Amino acid sequence: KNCSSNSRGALIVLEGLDRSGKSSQSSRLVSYLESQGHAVELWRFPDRNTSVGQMISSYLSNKSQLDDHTIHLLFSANRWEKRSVMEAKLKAGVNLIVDRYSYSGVAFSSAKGLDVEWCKAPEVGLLAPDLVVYLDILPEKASERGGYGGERYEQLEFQKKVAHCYEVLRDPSWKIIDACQPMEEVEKQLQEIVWDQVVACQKGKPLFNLWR
Ligand code: NYM
Ligand code: MG
Repeated sequence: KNCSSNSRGALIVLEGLDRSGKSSQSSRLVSYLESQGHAVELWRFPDRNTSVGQMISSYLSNKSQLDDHTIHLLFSANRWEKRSVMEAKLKAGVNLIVDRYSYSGVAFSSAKGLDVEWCKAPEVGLLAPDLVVYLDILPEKASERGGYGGERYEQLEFQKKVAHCYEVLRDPSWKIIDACQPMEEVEKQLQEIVWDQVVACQKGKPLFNLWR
């Protein structure tokens, strides 16, 4: 049996509060992996380009109102509509760096008071990340970073609740990086953590589904 036949890309997810630095760090990480000769793509959820994504975007910018359960399921649907492409990319050897995933889905909705198990249910069967990196920052510190963009959820009191919900979700496999360090330091730590997973997946680490 040819061992390299199960070689694949790694599914790496970055999570954290708004203004924790996920977007900057994801693109820096992609540049780094590219420079090392790896096939890699930067993804983000919500993906605002699809029609579901446009509904989400309009909700986030307060142009529409939706029931909390409804918007939760739209966020989930937005991941489901990308699942098969995601799987194909990974199997073709492309590493995916994903800015937010199911954990954002559960943390933000349960912060509104929705039941955690109810929130997790529609995520079951999506691809499980090989690695979840949490960019850890106090809500107060995040809110000092040049202010929020004015979207729904970008308020200190709500972000405190989200931080708590992330703590409930967090499991021992998550890698936590102190996001208050200088950008270059966060970048370096991220590179080291991700490297091992990229190598493990190249060697054929199996791909699992959420939510185990
Ligand atoms: N968000 C993101 C959710 O509430 N549920 C989800 O499933 C996802 C992926 O959308 N405040 C929230 C978190 C953010 C907001 O994300 C927009 P971003 O990364 O700021 O574009
Ligand atoms: Mg944001």
